[in-house]
Amino acid sequence: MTLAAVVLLAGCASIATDTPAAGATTFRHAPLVRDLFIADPSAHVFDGRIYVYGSHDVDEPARDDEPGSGFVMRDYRVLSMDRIGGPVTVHAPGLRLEDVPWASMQLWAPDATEHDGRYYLYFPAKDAEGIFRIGVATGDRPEGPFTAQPEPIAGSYSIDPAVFADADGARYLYFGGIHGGQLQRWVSGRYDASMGITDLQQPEAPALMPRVARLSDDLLSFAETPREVMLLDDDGALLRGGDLDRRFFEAAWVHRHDGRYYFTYSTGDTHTIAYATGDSPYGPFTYRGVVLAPVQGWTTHHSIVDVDGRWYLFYHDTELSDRTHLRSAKVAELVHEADGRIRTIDPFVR
Ligand code: FUB
Repeated sequence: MTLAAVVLLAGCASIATDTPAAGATTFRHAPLVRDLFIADPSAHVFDGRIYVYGSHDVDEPARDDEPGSGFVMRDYRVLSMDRIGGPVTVHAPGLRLEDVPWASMQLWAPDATEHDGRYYLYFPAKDAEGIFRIGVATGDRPEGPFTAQPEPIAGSYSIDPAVFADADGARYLYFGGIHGGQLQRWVSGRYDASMGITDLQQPEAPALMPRVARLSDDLLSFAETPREVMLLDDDGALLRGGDLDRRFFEAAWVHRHDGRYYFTYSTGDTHTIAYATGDSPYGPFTYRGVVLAPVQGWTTHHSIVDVDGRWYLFYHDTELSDRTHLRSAKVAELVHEADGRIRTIDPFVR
């Protein structure tokens, strides 16, 4: 396994070394598919079948030098399987860039939900001005095809939408990503390109926090202005910008287990999937630990899903390509300990 690669990163500076998995030996889990690259896997069970909504990574030149510009995805391909470990179906493209009226490039990490037999695909893309927005597309089948709304969700920005359906039926959209995900450009409430390509560079100040908004009943818009999801340390203080091992970078996800809400996310340049717990879908969430140790590849992204009473982590790595922008989705069993902690998953047998 070669661990050095010059890459265009999703979130960090445009060139870096791809070495988070140093010391690893054997990959613990196999790619779900081997003939195309699917990353950022968001898994759900719809009508008894497992569907995975991911980014469809391709090897094409970047169009600009913004961070993450090497991730040029142009369509979404849904995967499905009837059980974990079963044969995987790769569905025809469910949505193409050219069919999204407002989008100019970069169909990044999506997610989906179902309501009354309709399926809703939430996805980020850059608009004509190069600003990431979040769109929604609908269809009659979980794998699509999906028809995009003519405009992005009003008031949406940044990347990595993830939908959580609470027990009362309310749906919440979590989103945000720093660096290439542009969250730092929204600190004033308006897009400000002068905020540059990094985070706030204030290590002692509170970190940039992910966002959440409850969705409207038709699931096509925000029912409220997005608010910050507060991530705290054990003392109840906001995680700081310089706390690179714990602060939010991108890839939000929420699941509920035993009455607790788990907010899970990527720490980006420290390469873990971390978790924090709370009592409300809005948070605050207190940092608890690591769900997934660093994988091979710079980015890490995941989803957590209950399949017939057992929990699974879907994630990605670069096992098949050793190139940061060509990633493969994988799945691992996830264990909640009796005290509510999540047992850390090591993607390697060491
Ligand atoms: O796939 C493009 C970006 O890479 C995602 O939006 C991030 O979460 C990272 O996985």
